[in-house]
Amino acid sequence: MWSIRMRASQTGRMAQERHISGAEGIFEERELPKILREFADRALSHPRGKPDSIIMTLEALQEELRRIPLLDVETLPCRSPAQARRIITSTLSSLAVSSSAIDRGLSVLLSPNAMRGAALIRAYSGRRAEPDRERGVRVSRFGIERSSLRKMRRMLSRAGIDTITVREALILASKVVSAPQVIAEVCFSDDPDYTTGYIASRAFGYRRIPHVKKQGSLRGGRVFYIAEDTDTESLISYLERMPVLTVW
Ligand code: WAQ
Ligand code: MG
Repeated sequence: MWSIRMRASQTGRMAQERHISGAEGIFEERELPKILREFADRALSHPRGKPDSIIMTLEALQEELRRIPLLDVETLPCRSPAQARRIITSTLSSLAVSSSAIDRGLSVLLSPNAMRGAALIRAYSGRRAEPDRERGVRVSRFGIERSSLRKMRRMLSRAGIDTITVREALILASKVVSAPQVIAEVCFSDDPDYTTGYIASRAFGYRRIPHVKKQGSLRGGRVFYIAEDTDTESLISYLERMPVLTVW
């Protein structure tokens, strides 16, 4: 199996690099040409803008893949960003995330400069825990077992949501909350035309939330709320490096 990662950005000349899009997954060798093409097409026709740098990383995986479960999926009724904020706040409070940690996370998601990766926030103090705050933690090396993918696509298709965006987010979130140190993940897409976000946790599964932000907004991001005493080095190594395959 191969891990493929793509990141596209506008490097400009002197200005700060601007993140356009990224993608990753674990694939079989014979799928590589197709995936490279898909990732290149996606980078080149992205609604956040035209990249001047696209970096692809392909690595053969030697190690055994760890198997993890797929999260249950549900779409909550939500009509506005204000209502989304209330849903997120009450869900996180019920998971014992403090109100200062909740607010810190929401400000990351609504910040004008989207990060390339996710912010780590300690659930009690609200302290940021990732070593590089501009980049964040980039979750990688996750895939889904072939027959589980078929089954998952049938389930999503019955709900009318079998899109690449939902599939990738669901598999990513399944890896993120498979780490015992992670209490919950909250995600808002940074794509201007994608306004459905989600909150994922082992406790409640993958809960989609429509209208988390206004149409046209370039804001977005991911926040992982982590147990207060988490050793971030081992968590980050799991999220970035440990190859996992979702099975359902
Ligand atoms: N690891 C960590 N953070 C990431 C990763 C990753 N692999 N990929 C993206 N992010 C962060 C980064 O800060 C982006 O700015 C932000 O997430 C949003 O990424 O069920 O499309 O790829 O309909 O724009 C949610 C689907 C879609 C909801 C999320 O995110 C649904 C989406 P995007
Ligand atoms: Mg995006």
